[in-house]
Amino acid sequence: MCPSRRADGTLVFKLVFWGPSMGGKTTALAWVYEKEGLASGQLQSISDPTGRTLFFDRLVAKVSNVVFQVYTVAGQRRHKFQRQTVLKGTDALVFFWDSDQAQWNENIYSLKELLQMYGNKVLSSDIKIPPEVPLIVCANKRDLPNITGIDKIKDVLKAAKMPNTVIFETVAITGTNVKRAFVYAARECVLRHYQKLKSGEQVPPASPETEPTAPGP
Ligand SMILES: Nc1nc2c(ncn2[C@@H]2O[C@H](COP(=O)(O)OP(=O)(O)OP(=O)(O)O)[C@@H](O)[C@H]2O)c(=O)[nH]1
Ligand SMILES: [Mg+2]
Repeated sequence: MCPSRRADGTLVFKLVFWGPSMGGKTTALAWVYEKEGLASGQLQSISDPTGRTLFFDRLVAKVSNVVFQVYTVAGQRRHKFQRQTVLKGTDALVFFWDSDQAQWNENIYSLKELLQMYGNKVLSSDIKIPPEVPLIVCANKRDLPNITGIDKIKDVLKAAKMPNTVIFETVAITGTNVKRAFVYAARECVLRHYQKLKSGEQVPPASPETEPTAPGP
């Protein structure tokens, strides 16, 4: 939407990994943290003993010297309020589609929810103008035996009026294509910001860097 600004003037973009529970968001972020050398600082995780995210994971990462706060949302349906909180002010989204065929309905539920909460940002009314917030898809778990075909995912994106969405086929447990997808989303995020500035679109001044506050009881 609009990056925040640190006291030293550095712009900080916010990138969010969205998608159903078990889709691989935390696994992918942990891969970026542990294996790709892009992280600056620790990986913060608020999760339950079984590894399900309760609120978010958060990591500060640098891509070509640009700083990103990267969050994952808690995918379980009951954590809607937490997702809404994390989504605020997002500059770019990576949707983790669980390719396991059995998870089809969960993917659809999650995409619909995102469009309800953020549809005005990730959809464009005019095909010639890119949406305010770029979104890419990671079709994750491509190593599993019974996976949804990429064409079926494309059909869903077309029906959702996002026909040009870029899809990466990922395996988060082995890191396959995770960095490529991440760097692509990060670049889209920065590119979109400068496009907005160049075209004179209303870009509110960058606000101070913030973190989501924990939901109340
Ligand atoms: N086979 C396979 N398993 C994966 C892959 N990515 C993640 N997993 C597994 O899927 C399970 C769920 O992964 P998480 O990363 O915790 O999923 P999540 O999207 O963060 O889930 P929530 O925190 O509930 O939203 C874990 O057991 C992972 O090891 C993958 O690409 N292939
Ligand atoms: Mg998680």
